[in-house]
Amino acid sequence: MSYWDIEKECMSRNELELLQTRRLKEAVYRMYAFVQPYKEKMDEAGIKPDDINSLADLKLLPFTTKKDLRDNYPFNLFAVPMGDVIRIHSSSGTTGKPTVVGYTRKDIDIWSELMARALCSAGASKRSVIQNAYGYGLFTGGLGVHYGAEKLGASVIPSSGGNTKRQIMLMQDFGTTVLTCTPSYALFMYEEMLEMGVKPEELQLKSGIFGAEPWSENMRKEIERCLQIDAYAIYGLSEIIGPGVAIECASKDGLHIAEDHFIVEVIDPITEEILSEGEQGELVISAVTKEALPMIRYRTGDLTVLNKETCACGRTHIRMQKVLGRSDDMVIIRGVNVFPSMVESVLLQIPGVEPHYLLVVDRQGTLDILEVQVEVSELVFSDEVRKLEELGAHIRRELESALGVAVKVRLVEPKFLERSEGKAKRVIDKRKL
Ligand code: DLL
Repeated sequence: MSYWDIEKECMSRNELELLQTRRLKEAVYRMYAFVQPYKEKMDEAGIKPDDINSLADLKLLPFTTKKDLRDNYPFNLFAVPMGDVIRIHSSSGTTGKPTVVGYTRKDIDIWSELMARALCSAGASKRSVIQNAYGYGLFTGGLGVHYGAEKLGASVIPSSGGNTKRQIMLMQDFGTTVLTCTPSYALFMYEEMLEMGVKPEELQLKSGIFGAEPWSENMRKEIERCLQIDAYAIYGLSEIIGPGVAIECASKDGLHIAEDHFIVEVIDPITEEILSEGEQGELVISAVTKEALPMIRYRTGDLTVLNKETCACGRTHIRMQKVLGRSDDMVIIRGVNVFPSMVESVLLQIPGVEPHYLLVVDRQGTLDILEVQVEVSELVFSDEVRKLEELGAHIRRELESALGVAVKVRLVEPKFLERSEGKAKRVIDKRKL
């Protein structure tokens, strides 16, 4: 077992909570003094920094949401003068203004440290050759992983997303041992390998560190089988820092949240009531050591379950279950909540089905219609029509029993659905167009 910083990663819960309390208090003072919009929220709630004396007092503080970031676009939530900001990242912002995040030099140092810790927890070391195919640019994936990999002392190949044939050539020629990208892009690379006649077992690739989008356990198995690697999940979001908020260890039984920097809660997304350990709800994170953009009680929109038990790896930091979806990706079909990852999980257990799918939601009259488009393998596709129909009906039955809602299944030919080099698009909701 290797750790990047055993003292921090394995500190006793008692010690950790003392550290968190101190850091929370400091963050609240800084926010109250330097972030006018948050001060106003605190004033409205009748809370002063002196009221926050323990972790239990966290619940007194107002939440922060994506809307707060948008309303204060671009820099109004920054707690430092622009002269101290050395990096700015931003979300793609498909609807409305993008969210903008800033970092001081110390923030970048902490982020790099946390990313080095994350890579190490997923088995990477200074001997690794890390091909970083997360997009470089405003997205936090590319540069976030890059700085961490350098800090770790690994050899980084900053390949960024795209140009898939070249990615594979680099993997072959530079002896890549660790691949970092979205899980959907990893599968796309595999398809390209097959087309180029490259056999994954002839590569040096040992592991992959995948995140930035939801992926099911069955998708993990599929990627591990196809690429013949160990696949680890990494979680993060730009508003909190970027990748490196949480990472799996060798046990692959939940992602350890870097609790020395992030204080987490899980709430009921509707009532905002704080839930107990083990209950599923929305993850809320306070980023208490960030200088440029400290965050108190940020509502991530991501649904998960927390687990405080000490892990077999010895790390004491709380584990979050792999995020199976965020409230925005959830589609409500006739009152039933459906996450793309639930569909994925069912599909990948059916032989002949490829790990490429799309949910298309439409409305006919007053009725919601969910169509699941599924790619089938070449072999299946060239089979008799009757067999295809049987497969379609089988998929429909499996989906309907897992989701509890009627589904239309459309089998499509291999490579029919658009491939992604970053975050995959899994849902088209025509009701919203
Ligand atoms: O996706 C940061 C990142 C980069 C994480 C590279 C991991 C690897 P954003 O673009 O701000 O930041 O998107 C954040 O992506 O709220 C989740 O909904 C989703 N997400 C991130 N990691 C995972 C994961 C980056 N492992 C949003 N599983 C988050 C499921 C994930 N969803």
